[in-house]
Amino acid sequence: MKTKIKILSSMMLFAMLLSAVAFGQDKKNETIKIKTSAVCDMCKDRIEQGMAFEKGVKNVVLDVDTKIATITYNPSKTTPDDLRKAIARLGYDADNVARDKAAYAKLPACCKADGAKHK
Ligand SMILES: [Cu+2]
Repeated sequence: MKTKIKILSSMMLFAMLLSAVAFGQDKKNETIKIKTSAVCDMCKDRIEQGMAFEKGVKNVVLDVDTKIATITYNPSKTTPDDLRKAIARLGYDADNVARDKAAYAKLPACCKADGAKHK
């Protein structure tokens, strides 16, 4: 009888813990994939480091092959559109948001080398 209660209460505790974790993650972080115009590892570094300073951004990983930036962010502090605009400010296209021309002009030559492929 006692063990039954023990098991039951530990199960309840576990369920509570689990829902707290799930709820916390739902509430705090979301992940978005944004297609960028990055072409090389320098682009990767620039986007990852530049975006790391953006408000609400938790983590940024850019895959150079697919040009997709996977960003984990806090939806109460930023929005997918703000994230795209922030990438554009670094000089790269982000989904349907066109890159900032002045920022793009400052990029190293290698990052502009195959500009034709950017689109
Ligand atoms: Cu580059």
